[in-house]
Amino acid sequence: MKGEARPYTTVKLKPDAVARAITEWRNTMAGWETVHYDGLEDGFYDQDGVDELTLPLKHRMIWDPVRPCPEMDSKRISAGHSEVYRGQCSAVGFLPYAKFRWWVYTTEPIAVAAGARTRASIAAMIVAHGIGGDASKAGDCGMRVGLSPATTTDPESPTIVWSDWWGVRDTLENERVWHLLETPELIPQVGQVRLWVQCNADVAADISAGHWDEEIVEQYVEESPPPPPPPPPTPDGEVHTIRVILEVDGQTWIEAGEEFTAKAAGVTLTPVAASTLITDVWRRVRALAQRIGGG
Ligand SMILES: [Ca+2]
Repeated sequence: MKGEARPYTTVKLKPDAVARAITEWRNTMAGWETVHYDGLEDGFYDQDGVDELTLPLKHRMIWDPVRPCPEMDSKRISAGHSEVYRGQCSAVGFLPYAKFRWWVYTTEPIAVAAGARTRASIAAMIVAHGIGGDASKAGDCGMRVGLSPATTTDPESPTIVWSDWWGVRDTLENERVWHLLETPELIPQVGQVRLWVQCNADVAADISAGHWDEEIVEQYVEESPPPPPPPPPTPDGEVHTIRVILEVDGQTWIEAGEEFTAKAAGVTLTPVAASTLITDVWRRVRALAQRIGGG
């Protein structure tokens, strides 16, 4: 026989595909986990007994004293209000014909894991229109959500990380549109944070109102990698093909295919079993090559 016999094997078992699947599965195990959720469904109260300062429980409002005090209230499906993002209730801070600035913060510390990436979000919706009695003119009203250590009580504190502003300005395009606002990430040094909502109205429009709902605090959780699952058993009846090509001087002499049915073979085709089969086929190829060489 001239030249060398060069058998190739192709085995339709892909352990690397299994490894990839395990890696992807591990990645899905790590991710953002909700550690605090308040849909503002638990009830409202009058802050300091003032019936025009109706706030969700466990929340408090402060306002810029240079501008008028806004009115705070609940929005309820049961009262025929449509300004609810999810569930039955949302909250609003508003004032007609006036500029204002208000901040609402959560009064009870939100428990988080110290040292973990943390972010907060709300759903926000603004109604702001009517300049000089012209309802087609947009107001100038914006909202944002913030996250701070639980010890922060000053709304101007640099320890608060704020989202971008969402606003109605120059155009009514954003008016009455619920929008999800999300803070940048904060890494709390201790296990307690505070959520903030801010609303500024910079034009004394006929109405300026900032609505919000669904306060969420999330943390990025990296779990220790779980033990890899056992390799999936080969289902009965699944066919695996081991293909051997014998090439001599670039010319294919033999192209033999062997099919192994797991059920028929009585084995689960683990990589080890496949290796045994390959060895067996190799042995036969060698014997064949020797016969050809000897002939
Ligand atoms: Ca709600």
